Amino acid sequence: MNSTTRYNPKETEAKWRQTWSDEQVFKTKFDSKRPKYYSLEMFPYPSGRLHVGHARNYTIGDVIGRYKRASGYEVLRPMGWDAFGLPAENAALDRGAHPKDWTYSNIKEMREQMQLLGFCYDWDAEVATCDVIYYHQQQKIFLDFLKHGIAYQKEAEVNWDPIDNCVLANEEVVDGRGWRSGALVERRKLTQWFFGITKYADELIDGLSTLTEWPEKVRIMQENWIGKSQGCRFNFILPVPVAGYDSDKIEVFTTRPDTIFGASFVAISPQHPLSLTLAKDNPAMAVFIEECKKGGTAAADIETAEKKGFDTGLRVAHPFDDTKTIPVWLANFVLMDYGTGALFGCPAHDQRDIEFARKYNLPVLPVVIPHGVKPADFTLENDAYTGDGILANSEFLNGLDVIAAKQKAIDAFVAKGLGQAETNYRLRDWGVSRQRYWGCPIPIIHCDTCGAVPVPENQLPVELPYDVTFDRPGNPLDRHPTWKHTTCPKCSGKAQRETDTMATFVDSSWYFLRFCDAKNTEKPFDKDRVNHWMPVDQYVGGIEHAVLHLLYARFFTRALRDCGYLNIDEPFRNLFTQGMVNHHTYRDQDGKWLYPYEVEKNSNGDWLKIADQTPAIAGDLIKMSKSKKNTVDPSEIMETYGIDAVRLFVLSDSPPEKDFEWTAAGIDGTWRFVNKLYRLIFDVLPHIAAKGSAQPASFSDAALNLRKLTHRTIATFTDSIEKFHFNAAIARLREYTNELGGIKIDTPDMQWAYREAMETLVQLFAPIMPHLAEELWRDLGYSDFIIDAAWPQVDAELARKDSVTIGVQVNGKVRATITLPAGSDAKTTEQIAVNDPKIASILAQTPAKKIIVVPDRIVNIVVAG
Ligand code: ANZ
Ligand code: ZN
Repeated sequence: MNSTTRYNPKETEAKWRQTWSDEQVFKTKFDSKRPKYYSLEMFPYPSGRLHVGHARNYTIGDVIGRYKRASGYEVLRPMGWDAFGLPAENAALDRGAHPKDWTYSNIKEMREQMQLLGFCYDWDAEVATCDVIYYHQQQKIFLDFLKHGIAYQKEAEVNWDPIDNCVLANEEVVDGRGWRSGALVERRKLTQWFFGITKYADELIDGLSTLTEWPEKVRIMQENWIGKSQGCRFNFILPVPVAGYDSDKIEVFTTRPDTIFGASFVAISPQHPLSLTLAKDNPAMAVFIEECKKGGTAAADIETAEKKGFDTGLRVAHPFDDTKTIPVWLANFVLMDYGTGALFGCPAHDQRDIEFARKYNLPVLPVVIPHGVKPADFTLENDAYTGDGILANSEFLNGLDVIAAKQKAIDAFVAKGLGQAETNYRLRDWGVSRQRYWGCPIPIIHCDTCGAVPVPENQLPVELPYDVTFDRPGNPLDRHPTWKHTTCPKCSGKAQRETDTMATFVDSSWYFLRFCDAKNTEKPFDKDRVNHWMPVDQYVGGIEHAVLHLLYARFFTRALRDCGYLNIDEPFRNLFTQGMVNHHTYRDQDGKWLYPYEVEKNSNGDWLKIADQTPAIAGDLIKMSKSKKNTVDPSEIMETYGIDAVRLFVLSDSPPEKDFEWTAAGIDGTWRFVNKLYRLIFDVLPHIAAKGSAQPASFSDAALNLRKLTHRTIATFTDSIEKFHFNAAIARLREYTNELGGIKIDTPDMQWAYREAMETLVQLFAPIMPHLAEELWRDLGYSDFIIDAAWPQVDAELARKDSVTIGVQVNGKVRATITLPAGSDAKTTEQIAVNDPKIASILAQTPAKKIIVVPDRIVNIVVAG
């Protein structure tokens, strides 16, 4: 071979893939004495094909996994499939494929693609949530939750998707519509199974402060989602009894008891018992209540929906002012299952209330006046004032600030026997019932005599029947001829199985625990194993899971702890949320989407449709999506450039938490670099010292400089990898490669230093380009797998920088750079800075007022003007 030899990735990559698999190189040794490292990426839904977003996500985890293994850890690096869920049923409806067959064939295809990418997964720990052995154990967990009072059933208002005929979680309602079907969501009452996540609300908030290695924004999102609010619950008294309503009060919840004197209406939910009572004799009100059932129950939907009300004609007494009464309205924005299902409206200080008041001509009386403003001068139009201030128009609260007024108002409610302080959470208990076939059956039997009876453990698993039909909408389990008919485990009478299945977020709430003991058929997992391997040391996934999956998983871990399954609280120690992979979109003249491979740029820089050379229009850079055709199939790219080039490319461009732009030019450049590396090493092999040769007693300056370069590269590269700055690590690698290219290897000490450099280079890029590294590792004379070669150690003496080049700023602008011995003290640095010719000439005109020195970093000079 000679220097024009091109690297042949196809052959080399296939060879090493086969060897790794034959020799089980990535199998986790569960009995290892090494410290453990659990590296995990959010497992995918098996939709059919891997896209480059997946490739980037898993490559990030893979680099970390390989790096940790080389650093002496026993690494657990599993992969699996979040395999239940709607798309499989839709495929059944659209294409007549059975959800199970469709899912397993997708899994097979995606597994092959992943194996192609050379990820160091231990495939023996593979888990698919639709495997009976997996959901069998999930049914056990459900029964345990039931025993411990964590799972329970209740009738609840739910989001009903009229197209998918299915209940949706709040999280699945986007802008009032079903996340999948796009249908306007309705509210319905159904008996559902719930998990009591709200009992853990405080613990879930408190735990956030221990998650120091999580992105701050994710912690904030979780805190807001849980939405703890401290307030007060109190009663308004109805002076005249209402026939059929068995109370003389309307109880409300407020977070602003200080604003009570600004109250101009009481609003109750259309589902409030008082509303339902009054509607019996009031057909117009009944129509209004029906109207309000349209739209989702999620707070965001209610906030954006138009405010609508219905005047009941009733009035309640003002709690502190006998001369006043307040009208009672039904309002569509009041939720029945939050607080008490009723509130008092203070239009001056709440945006919803002011919109409502303006619409229905109710008074707007400001009671909190911004600091420094006279109450008489303060008026409001259409925007409520929600800021801080001093109380006015409020009798015994006048002159207090908001915090003091809140406390005094609560004391007054208590003194009158009307109410007390209370904490509320936006978070509701988690409804897990889905009226769907392709999910984990809820292990319950309904008996007319005994009620809801848990399926005895020895009768588990409750298996999904295969022979189901999808010719009609709704749940096929419901209409299966035999499946649901059974006998009651208690009284042996006729009974029916629960036909609802569990929400798929349940499946993904414990898969990371199962990975520690994937094949256990006795129990969900062995306690000792999980206690050893958990928490996950590095979790990588999309920011879109900031509140749902990540909150449920944190809850599940605690719930399992309380059932005795494990001893930890938090499942994920480090969390990394990667950016999206974007690509430009293209359309033809008729506005139809075109794939990137269907267009080309002509010499004028205009885009053309290749097929007929008509103009094409390049559009926005957006997240890759099938519907806009701006996708790239990683398989095709891998075919052309090899796997290592794809792995390198997806990490090289931008910091991994940022979005990434996929370009053809980018992957091309990466491919050239792969070849350059290969040739560099291949060409020097005959000239460097033999493997294992003794270190020379002394080094020439040139050889010593090379060694310094090598050790500095180890230091900065390793630091970048630890910090997830893969793009910086790769940039360093490119520089190092360039610098190595120009060095002559003519003396024994240089031959030795150059071997050190080559071994280092290969080891450093091994986590990113493992196939090429494995190949060159053999060429360097090694016979063990490179993943097991100890990570290069930095010689601190060699890595220490001799000199640093730093900027000198004058009034914040860099005016000069100076080079000086590393570690120079502030005084020396200042001297060198002010003696720099450019700086000296500036200072000659305007003397320095102040000089700030950060040794080895920067000098900042402040001058007048
Ligand atoms: C009077 C008031 C005056 C309020 C004011 C706000 C501002 P968070 O923070 O989310 O807990 N509320 C109470 N129950 C409700 C329900 N079932 N559906 C919709 N809204 C409800 O919000 C608490 C506030 O939301 C409460 O404080 C109440 O309005 C309203 F200047 O009471 B407030
Ligand atoms: Zn029974």
